[in-house]
Amino acid sequence: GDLWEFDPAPESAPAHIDERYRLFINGKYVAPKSRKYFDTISPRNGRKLSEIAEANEADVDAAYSAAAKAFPKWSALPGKERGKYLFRIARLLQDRSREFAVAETLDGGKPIKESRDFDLPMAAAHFFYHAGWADKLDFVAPGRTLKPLGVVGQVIPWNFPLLMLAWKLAPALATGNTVVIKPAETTSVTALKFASILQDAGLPPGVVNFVTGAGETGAAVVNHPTAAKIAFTGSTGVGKLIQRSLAGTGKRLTLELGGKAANIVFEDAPIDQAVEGIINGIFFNQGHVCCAGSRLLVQENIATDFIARLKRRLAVLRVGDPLDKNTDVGAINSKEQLGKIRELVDAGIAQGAEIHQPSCKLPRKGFYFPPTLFTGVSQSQRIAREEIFGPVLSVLTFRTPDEAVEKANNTCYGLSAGVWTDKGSRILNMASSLKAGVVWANTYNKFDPSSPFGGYKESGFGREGGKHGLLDYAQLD
Ligand code: TXE
Repeated sequence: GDLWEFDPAPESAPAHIDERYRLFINGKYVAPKSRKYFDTISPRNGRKLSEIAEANEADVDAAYSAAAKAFPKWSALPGKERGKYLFRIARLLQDRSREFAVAETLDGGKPIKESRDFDLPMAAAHFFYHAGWADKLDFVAPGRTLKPLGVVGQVIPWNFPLLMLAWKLAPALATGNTVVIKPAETTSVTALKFASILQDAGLPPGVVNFVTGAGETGAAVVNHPTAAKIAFTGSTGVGKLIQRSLAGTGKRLTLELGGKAANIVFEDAPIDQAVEGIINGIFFNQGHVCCAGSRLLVQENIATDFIARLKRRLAVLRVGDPLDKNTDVGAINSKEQLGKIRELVDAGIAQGAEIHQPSCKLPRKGFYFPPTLFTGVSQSQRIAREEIFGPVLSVLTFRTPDEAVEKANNTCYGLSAGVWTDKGSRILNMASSLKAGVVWANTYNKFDPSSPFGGYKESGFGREGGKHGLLDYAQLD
């Protein structure tokens, strides 16, 4: 009774999705030596969107050979020349941003207003920002020479496919490295479309190579002997596996893994702003965000009122077709991810937390999950400890600032946190006590290419963005 059907009509979308995408090696689209392709499904309606090449070890090897061959010339180019390519890439991405936004939404399920207003502009901004660094690397390390590392292997996740690609490629190229990159298996379309931008920008063949496939392809990228550095963003489990497999190889490694961020609301917080920030912190991109504010810590004396406000806000979130410009919460990226979210939500109920979901109509086809709020959550429950990576908020309470810090830090992760309060001194105290790479104050999910992003503890190491991000792609001479 609660279900409705919408017209999926993918053909009406101006996304120019090809029927099949091949690998991109040495400046050309090439058929995989494996001869295999796999289906990529649109989570919006559960239907096949396209076919993606599955790279095997021989394909990955060909990509590394091309990157190694391209390295001497590319790394020897004056920084100013490398910067020109990055500027060109950024502008071409802007020119095609509408097409890319629709493709990102069809392939990954995120609301079109997010792909259009966040992913695409931010991806272009990362190329512009790093284009500016390319001829100013002497400012990164005054008095020292900054040398590229060589061929870099990169493996990226499915939550921000194009933006993660930009975070990885832009600093690697600005500093003179060449790259073999593997997009996530559920979201490879925009990466392979992006390869055509590299062609249009005239980027020399082999400087960037795309190999697609699942974990096995990722492992081949990570373990290839040519790689001087591996940059990985994804699950903590796979991150640890990679760290173990690279032990003793001398390869550099940066890891950006999971999180279980606390968003902390004090009694003196600007309440309306805080409600919006908490909602945005957890429901942005369906909660498929490594820095999602998935634990709300609210001061006990305002908890009842604050939770009531959150519930009212939850009730007016628009959940559904991600191509609809009004949609706030789109589709869950894959059937597997939907299963993981359901499992953890069931565990929350079984372990005694109280669930609240607004009555909302979900599309019958595709992968959807309603915005979910858990109250009465205790720290030992799975929904307070594990990364759900979905639109699920766990609410806990605290009495004193010390208790807030203790609870916020009571996690194996340490990627980000949020603090909502009127007191400047409290913001500074909290920021220094919270073990998190990013602490936002009276805002959440704010990003800028100039700000380094990265974790403490099991959220990983290394930084992306800013001067610190550049340093992770270079060696000091
Ligand atoms: O991630 P995987 P999954 C978390 C989130 C989510 C969970 C599972 O909690 O529910 O991870 O997601 C490649 N060697 N995050 O299973 O498997 C894989 O092909 C090398 C948080 O999709 O880590 C993909 O390109 N590579 C995270 C990438 O790793 C391997 C974002 C990520 O996939 C590999 C994503 C291997 N052995 C998930 N196995 C964040 N920090 O934002 C897989 N891959």
